[in-house]
Amino acid sequence: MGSTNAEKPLAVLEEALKGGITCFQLREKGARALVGREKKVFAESCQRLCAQYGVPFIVNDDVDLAVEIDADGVHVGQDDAEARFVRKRIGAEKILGVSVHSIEETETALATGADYVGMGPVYPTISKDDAKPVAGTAMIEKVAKLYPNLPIVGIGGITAMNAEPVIRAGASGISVISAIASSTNPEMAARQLKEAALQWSRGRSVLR
Ligand code: 3NM
Repeated sequence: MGSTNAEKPLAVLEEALKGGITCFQLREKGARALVGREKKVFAESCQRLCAQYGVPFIVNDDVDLAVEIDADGVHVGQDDAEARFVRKRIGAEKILGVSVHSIEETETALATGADYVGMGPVYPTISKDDAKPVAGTAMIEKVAKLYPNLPIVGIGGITAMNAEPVIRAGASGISVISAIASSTNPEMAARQLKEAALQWSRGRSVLR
């Protein structure tokens, strides 16, 4: 999200919120990413919008920013700040999400206080330069069986059309960028994604 387009992401976010997204994660990365004060101002705008809709606002990786603006939580990958350190900084009440790709990483994430894990990329993605090889849903299924109470969020190339295997594998939710941000109608896209997730969960508890 570059600074020249700072208004558009907020409009997309508001549409996504209207469409019923249940969580928002600010992931400001890449060559044209906002930094410093501009990033903080943009983050606070996103945070205000999320608060209006009662939706948790989570910051990816930038623990300092999350603490500074009192975000609802932080999400870290395996290469980002260590989850143990992050939990200590944000305290017990905040949401901590960790990206995992194996049982071992899941165990570590749980031991360090993760509230949910992100798993991907399920399908090919163009939204993450350093994405790992496509993983499908096999590992989601394994982790869901081993840890039935741990919320798992699938990520990577997910759309309303291909969400079914992700939820059926045991994911509690789906996380997307393109399916909403590249849609000509982000509100409808969000609504369709949510309907798909709920449809395939068959009464299982999913993130609402
Ligand atoms: N993390 P899209 S894949 C941010 O595998 C991110 O951990 C991934 O975007 C992971 O919905 C990904 O456009 C990009 O594919 C998701």
